[in-house]
Amino acid sequence: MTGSASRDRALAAAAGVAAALLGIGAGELAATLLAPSSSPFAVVGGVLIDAAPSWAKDTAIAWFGTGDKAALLTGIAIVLLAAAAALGLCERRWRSVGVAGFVVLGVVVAVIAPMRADAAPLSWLPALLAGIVAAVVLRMLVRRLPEPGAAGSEAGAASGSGPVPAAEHAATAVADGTSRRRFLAWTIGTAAIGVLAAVAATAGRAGSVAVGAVRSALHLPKPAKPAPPIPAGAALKVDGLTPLLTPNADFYRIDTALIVPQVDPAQWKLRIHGLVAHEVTLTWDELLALPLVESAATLSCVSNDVGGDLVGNALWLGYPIRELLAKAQPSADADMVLSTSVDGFTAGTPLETLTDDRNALLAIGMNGQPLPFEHGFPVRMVVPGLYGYVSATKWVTDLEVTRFDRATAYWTDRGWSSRGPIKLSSRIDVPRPNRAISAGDTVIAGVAWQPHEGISGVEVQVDDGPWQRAELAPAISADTWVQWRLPWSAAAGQRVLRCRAIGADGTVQTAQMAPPAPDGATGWHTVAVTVNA
Ligand SMILES: Nc1nc2c(c(=O)[nH]1)N[C@H]1C(S)=C(S)[C@@H](COP(=O)(O)O)O[C@H]1N2
Ligand SMILES: [Mo]
Repeated sequence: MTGSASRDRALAAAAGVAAALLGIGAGELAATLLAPSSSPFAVVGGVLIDAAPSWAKDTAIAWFGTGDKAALLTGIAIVLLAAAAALGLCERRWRSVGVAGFVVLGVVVAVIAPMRADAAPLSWLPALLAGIVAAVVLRMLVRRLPEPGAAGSEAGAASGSGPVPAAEHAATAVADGTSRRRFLAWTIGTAAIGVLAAVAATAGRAGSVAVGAVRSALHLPKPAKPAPPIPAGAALKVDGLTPLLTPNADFYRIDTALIVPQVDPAQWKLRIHGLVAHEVTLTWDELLALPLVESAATLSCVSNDVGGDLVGNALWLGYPIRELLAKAQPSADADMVLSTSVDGFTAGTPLETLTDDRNALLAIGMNGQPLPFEHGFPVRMVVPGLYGYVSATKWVTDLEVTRFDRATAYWTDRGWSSRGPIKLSSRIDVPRPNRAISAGDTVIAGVAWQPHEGISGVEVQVDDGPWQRAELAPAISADTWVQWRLPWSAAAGQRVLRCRAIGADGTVQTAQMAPPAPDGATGWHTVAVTVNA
């Protein structure tokens, strides 16, 4: 009796999970057909991302790096399935309570969905559908379960009063056994269909038909002003050293978008407005017809820790934002440009960095390719010298000329500094930390950067020895990182290596350790190596 009761409880929990999976599958499929941004998972994840305090974002990036989104979605799935199991149990004990639970979940997400910045028409539908499907399926499944304690009381009623004859008891048990097996088959079948639907929905999204084809068919215009040739010797030949230009596929990706926006260039438009004499709008065709500039710039995330890899260098193709602003004519009291992306992300960029002579670009190309979807296709901003969160808006559609004392942006609303110049930084790539190498002649090598300012030197310290000047490769420009190397006769034992950059103006990178929040990490990159005799 206790055995079968706890088995029935497990079955009820399983019914809850199966119902939720079918609901998720239905909701995600509907979202793929309707608008990927209306995915119930994306809506819940988006709310959590936006609500997360900055320490949580930092921890997530520190733990999971660029896998932070997968980790978040996994977390949501675990919590949801645990709740679903509980709703299954509720439904078995108190008829309709589990069903109501699913409907409430669906309604809550359906109400939130249209409030998201990237909401499409009918964005409430997938979540509502998910809730209703889960509720109906839960009711159907749980109806097939023996009610709590029912087997005993039914048997008792059938035989009037008095103990149940042994034969009848066995018959009930057999009947229960078959109905349990049948129940289990239904439950597993339901769960499997749900998982298949969810997988199909995700796959359908990844290959987002039309826009993917548009991007593949695109031929970037030739730059009116090509990047100067890369100086000979800028790329040092050292195994394991970060490549001078980061391939698109390896370029770090940081954003708040759980669903990568798929913007059709034919629909894309940029509006420049606010404190300007003339509003300017720009279509994709108009942008392609402008004289484009190609230039390399190193982009870094403010969350990059000392020695971290949230930094990359690419050749960008785009139109200088200062030319567009010159047409718009910002008023004299303006000091910030608030850029907004299709998904509602915003960044506040100092106006002077967009009007001075640096190549702050409205970029469409990255290393000779149209921007990858993850990096902002069709159009993003790239401003040499500034962390991404204050400047590098992907999928950008709006530039409002305004003032720092009037407008705030996505990350500044969450406690990050309103100004975000990239700090003087350097990193040891070779030898790899915590790896063993052999004693003898080898090389220490890495990269150093302070985009827009430039690097004049790098120094390396072995254990507590003197600082030694490394050989600095020629830079592509002051906007990019530089590679450096130092020959080293490694003596056996535990060694500690440190590096520090020297800026173009002679400033030495600070030893002072600071965490990424609120305006970027500082400190010397320190690497421990084991040198074997
Ligand atoms: N639309 C949008 N643009 C965005 C972000 C974002 O969350 N949404 N994140 C910014 C941040 S914090 C960084 S570091 C850079 C990263 O650009 P990448 O992913 O191309 O490397 O994009 C910036 N642009
Ligand atoms: Mo970032």
